[in-house]
Amino acid sequence: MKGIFSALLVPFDESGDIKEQGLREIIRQNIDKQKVDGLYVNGSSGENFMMSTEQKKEVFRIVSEENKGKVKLIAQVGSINLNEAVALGKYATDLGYDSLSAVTPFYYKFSFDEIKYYYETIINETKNNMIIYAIPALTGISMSLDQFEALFQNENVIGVKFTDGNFYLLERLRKKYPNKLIYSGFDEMLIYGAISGIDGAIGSTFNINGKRAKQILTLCQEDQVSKAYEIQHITNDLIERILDLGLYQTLKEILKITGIDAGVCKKPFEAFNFEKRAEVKKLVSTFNL
Ligand code: NAY
Repeated sequence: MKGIFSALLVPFDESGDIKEQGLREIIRQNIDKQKVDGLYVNGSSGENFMMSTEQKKEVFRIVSEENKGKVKLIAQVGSINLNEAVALGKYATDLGYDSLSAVTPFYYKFSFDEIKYYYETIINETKNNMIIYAIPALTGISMSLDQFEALFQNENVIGVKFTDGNFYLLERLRKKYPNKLIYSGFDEMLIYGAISGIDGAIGSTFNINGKRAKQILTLCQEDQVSKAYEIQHITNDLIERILDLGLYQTLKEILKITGIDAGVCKKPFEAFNFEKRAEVKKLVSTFNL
């Protein structure tokens, strides 16, 4: 369960339906071209929180079919509808997903006891492992070291997807829990996680730049930090432009330029600004994507 996991992009048509063939192409692109170690399915990058339950199940099923056991699969099932989270967790578990993951429940100001109950319920009902998905910038939930410790007491909580820039907290977690899996979640900060001893990383840009992410992680593991930094600089030149042009729209546009039917983002996400297509084409050639 270690290494580089793409937070899988999902292609939609103009009506918001999943483009099945395009999804299969994106899966193949990740496995065959980016050579990722695994796929993180139905995360933020998959526009999960904008999909119906049936669409989420469809994505889980297509990924499992297309993967054919090649790389590890993590199913993000988190939802503030706990019944939905449990149902998705059971569905993904039956499909053979290696672990579940769930975003901390958001929108309402849930207490920590409520958050703990949420994780315990998904674990107890599915009997699968769980990777906590912490993303305070989007959920507003910043858990303390003590709160992570309380969740980590459950042996089915095998790790955390740490999409946060709090590297002090990351270091404390790493030291105290050498056997839990820690994945960094911000691709532009991968190197800081990598020198702190993360086990892997989960990211949206790995769909198109997974090979460089792998190099950064591996070089840090081999104590070659200055070489890793060179690759992080190149990576961040790319990510900076992608963020300016619109994250998921631009990632899909890059895939389209490389011949993959990556569709569009689900509304109300804006459409890609077509006037910027020439610039994206240049990114594809400059960064050899
Ligand atoms: C997810 O669930 O898809 C993720 O959180 C993956 C991590 C990404 N976070 C978001 C919110 O998209 O890869 C990052 C992120 O896109 C990247 O670092 C650019 O900021």
